[in-house]
Amino acid sequence: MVSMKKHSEMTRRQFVTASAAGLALGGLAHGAVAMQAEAAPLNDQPARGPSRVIIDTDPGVDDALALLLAMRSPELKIEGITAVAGNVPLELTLPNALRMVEIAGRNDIPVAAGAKRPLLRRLVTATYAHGENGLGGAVFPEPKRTPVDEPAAAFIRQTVRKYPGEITLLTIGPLTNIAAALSSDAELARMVRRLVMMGGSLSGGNITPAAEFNVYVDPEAARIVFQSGIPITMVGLDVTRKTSLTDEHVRVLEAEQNPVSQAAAKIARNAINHNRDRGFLVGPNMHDSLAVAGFLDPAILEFQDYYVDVETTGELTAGETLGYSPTVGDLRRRPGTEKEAATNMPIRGSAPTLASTRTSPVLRENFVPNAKVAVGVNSTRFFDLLIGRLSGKH
Ligand SMILES: [Ca+2]
Repeated sequence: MVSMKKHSEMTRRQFVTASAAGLALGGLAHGAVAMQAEAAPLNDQPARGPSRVIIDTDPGVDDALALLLAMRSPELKIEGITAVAGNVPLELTLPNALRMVEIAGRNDIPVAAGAKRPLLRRLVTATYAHGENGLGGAVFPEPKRTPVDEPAAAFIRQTVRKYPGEITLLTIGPLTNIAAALSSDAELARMVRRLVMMGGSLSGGNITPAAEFNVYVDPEAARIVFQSGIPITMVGLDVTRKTSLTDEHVRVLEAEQNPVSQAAAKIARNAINHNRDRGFLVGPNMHDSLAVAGFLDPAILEFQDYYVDVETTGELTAGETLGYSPTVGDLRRRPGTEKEAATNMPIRGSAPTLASTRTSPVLRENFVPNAKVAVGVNSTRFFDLLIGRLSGKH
């Protein structure tokens, strides 16, 4: 792993490359980061006042609306926004993040440039869904603001260390920046209050039948995050695909004459048209803003505890998120026997091949949840919050 001192002398490129190499050599499941689950957590302290958050993002149509929602929400103290490559390359996600900060008039929020590519893979983008500029073709002026000097991973590390036990990471893109930060500092995971992600799915993917886009782009990074010991809230396709933006929502935004509502309307209008042109009957889904909204108002989502891990070696399935639980599906037990079921449930990997001398890997001896996975959504309540805040009506 890369030491902190060494890190400060490295460029972002060198750092990400070194982290990825270290992870590959160390074995993802058994690296220093995975061990942090055993350390005393600082993340069970009661919250006081607005929640300190860092938003990691790849804008992205629904990222843009999620950022505007977050910046209009007094419940959040946004310590920084970090951009990552994903929906479109970093050369676009970074200026798009800066544009949203300017539109919201929130020049107090620092923006940091993050990873240009996933830890170990070539970047796959989603211009098919977000247009060539990442904002569904909605055009805004070049931003005047510039990012801070620190690369995103260093910014995340410094900020979490500045407020140990207080920072919630709101991640609405591939998890490359977060994994790089965790890999640079073995103590960091236990200082993070919680990580709320838009990502993953327990009910099939969107970019492949198995994988949701954010996890697909950087499955190794996602695996580091899920195994980090940070309490995770996973808001995945299981709920986000139940949220469809409508013409009526956009009309409400168009009617309000303030910069955030007008910008949101422009992005949303383009996204709806783009979706319709491609023949879709519903949508677009508001993936990222649902994760932010669910953090603002937990009553929007319904959760179930799972142990979530990420497929990283599948030829067809890399980026699939697997949710283990002794209390769902055929594994459900009579009331009163759940505890025994959890104790007797090893978390298994795939069966060994004939050529292998290994036995079937047991990732954990018994069931311990690492994530609260959103399994139900009150879509009306969500859109009331989203459109209400973006329009400035409430
Ligand atoms: Ca995103």
